[in-house]
Amino acid sequence: MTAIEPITESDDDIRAAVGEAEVPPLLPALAYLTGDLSLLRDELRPDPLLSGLPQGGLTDDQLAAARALAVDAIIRFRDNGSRPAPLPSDTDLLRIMEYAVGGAAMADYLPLLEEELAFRGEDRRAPTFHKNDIAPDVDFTVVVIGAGMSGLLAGHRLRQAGVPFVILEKDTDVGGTWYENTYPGCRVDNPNHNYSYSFAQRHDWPLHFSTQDVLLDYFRSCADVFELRDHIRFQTEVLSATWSQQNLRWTVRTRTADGHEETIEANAVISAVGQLNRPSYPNIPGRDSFEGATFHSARWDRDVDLRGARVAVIGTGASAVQFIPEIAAAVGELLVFQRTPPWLGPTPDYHEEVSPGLKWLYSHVPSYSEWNRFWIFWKMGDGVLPGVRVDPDWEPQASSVSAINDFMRMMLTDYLSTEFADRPDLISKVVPQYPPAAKRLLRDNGVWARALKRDTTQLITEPIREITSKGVVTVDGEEHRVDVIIYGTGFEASKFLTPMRVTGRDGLDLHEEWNGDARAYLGITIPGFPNLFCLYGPNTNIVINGSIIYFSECGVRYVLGCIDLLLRGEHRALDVRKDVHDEFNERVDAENRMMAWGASDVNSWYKNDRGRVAQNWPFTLLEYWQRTRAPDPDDYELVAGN
Ligand code: N01
Repeated sequence: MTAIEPITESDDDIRAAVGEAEVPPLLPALAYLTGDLSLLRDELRPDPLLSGLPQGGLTDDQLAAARALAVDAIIRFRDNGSRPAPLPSDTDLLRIMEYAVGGAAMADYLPLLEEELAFRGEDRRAPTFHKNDIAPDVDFTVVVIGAGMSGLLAGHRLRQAGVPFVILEKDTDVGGTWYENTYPGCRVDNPNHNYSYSFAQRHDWPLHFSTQDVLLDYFRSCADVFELRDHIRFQTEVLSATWSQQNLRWTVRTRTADGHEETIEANAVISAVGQLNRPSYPNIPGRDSFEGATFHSARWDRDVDLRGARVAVIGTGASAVQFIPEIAAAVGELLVFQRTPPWLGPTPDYHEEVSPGLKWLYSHVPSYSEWNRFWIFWKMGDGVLPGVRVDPDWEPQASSVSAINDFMRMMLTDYLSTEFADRPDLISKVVPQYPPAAKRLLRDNGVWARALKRDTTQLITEPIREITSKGVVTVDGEEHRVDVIIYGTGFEASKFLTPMRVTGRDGLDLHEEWNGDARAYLGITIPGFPNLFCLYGPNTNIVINGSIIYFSECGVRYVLGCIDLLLRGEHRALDVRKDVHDEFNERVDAENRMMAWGASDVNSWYKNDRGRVAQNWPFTLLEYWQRTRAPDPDDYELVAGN
């Protein structure tokens, strides 16, 4: 979305900007841009084991040498009229990629990365068909449920493909989770160069990890730029969707904010309702008896004045770890009730603005922003996957699942020990005893320890027995009196597609079928529910912090592929084969058991009430991309239309 400008700055300006660069992706970007592969010096290549450290673990000497090379290359590029070299051959591109990731073999990734990086602005995931060209006379419409990140994406692709659609959104604006979560400190924990649509990149993100308002603006502007607003019905909640095998259509029942109910017919329904939007309130006895103010983090109540108040926070997950540091100084006393401590990944730039020099590089060195995206994609995605997989030969341990995972545990333990060095009484409470990545790894830049170490904060690990009219009682019988209780207790993540009622073929009820254990083929299609497509559906969540936008882009392409299939031939409905669906899920379950989050018995929202990991994708990002590039008609029962 932001254009690259020609370089007119002086050598000194360039030198100053490069001094602020994220160095590991810089030499690959310049090799790509200038065609000069001699920039890829072996001695300056990042070590894959250290890629999670600042500057990929490069030493000061390596950084200085890499910067000097980069400055010369940028000056030459400027003097040459800021004209990029011709695109590299596949062999050269592969070489640059393998260098960028510290030497891993990347041949399988080449086509994915060319697409994911959208170098030079092209959009390789756009639909390859237009309805007017392949089925101008076929009446085919789509209902998309939700105008969050995935729903906007689905709308954009349907619009590009000329397929008529409507997006139904219960809120008053777009943005989904970024619209609903407004708690103090709410921000993305995946760097924005990665957490953004591949085809709508910004080079000018103000922060490395954007706050909620910045992300909401991004999604709002995407809705405008993609010209989607006229397709969205706001304040319209979907109550039910019912399939007719006779008409091969869904009937979607909606209710508007003023209570008006209506039905809409469509050939296909795309659910883009997300996983993390129905607050989960803990089942603690007496919860309703509390007489003070109380609210959930996802329904932050700004009318409650926290200044000077005695405030209890229940939960220490991703949301609480973001808002507790924001409120700790203002409240009178803060009582943090922690059941399981989180692992924290040190992230010094977590709250930092992108420096002017770095911003300048992103907007003047073509492809640097994309190579940075690639660097993040790799080091926070498939690059770390081996570190969270169970090594069957690893001496069974509750606290780690392999030697690399144990190395991660030691590094993260060191971080916590340093942060709490002056409060040894807290160390045993804050250091987790479960393997890194068995729960979501959170980011920290020191604010967590500072909040917990305040004189006015108590970290309470005694389990909660009940809630009374005056406060929280722990199992030791102590009543902790408070004015306010804030629930940072997460979401009903495994109740996919609730509270909608979804009725498929032969009157099948989706929630009865799932019976609390949601499954889908590739997270997208469900046997007995033809032409129903889920985005961010079962087993498409990621634990190590890749970008969920990637999954949605893959999923939407697959759905558009299914629609293409239906429009081209005489078939108008597709229903995934049960054997294909079951076999896929068995593989997913087996692999999830081999991952830290499946092997460990620690609590997490990744597991449903039956203990099955219903949330997570256990394989590589590459595999999801490969499997969703296009639907295989053999996976489906296809039904001819009228
Ligand atoms: O929810 P959570 P969240 N008694 O389920 C505790 C995304 N997100 O809202 O760990 C006492 O992680 C529970 O304890 P335990 C992100 O994907 C992203 O924080 O189960 N405590 C835990 O501490 C994230 O993973 C961002 O033992 C109880 C907490 O409540 C997901 O949303 C920011 C309890 C719940 O933590 C959910 O995060 C925020 C009870 N009865 C959220 N019941 C980004 O940065 C629950 N708990 C992008």
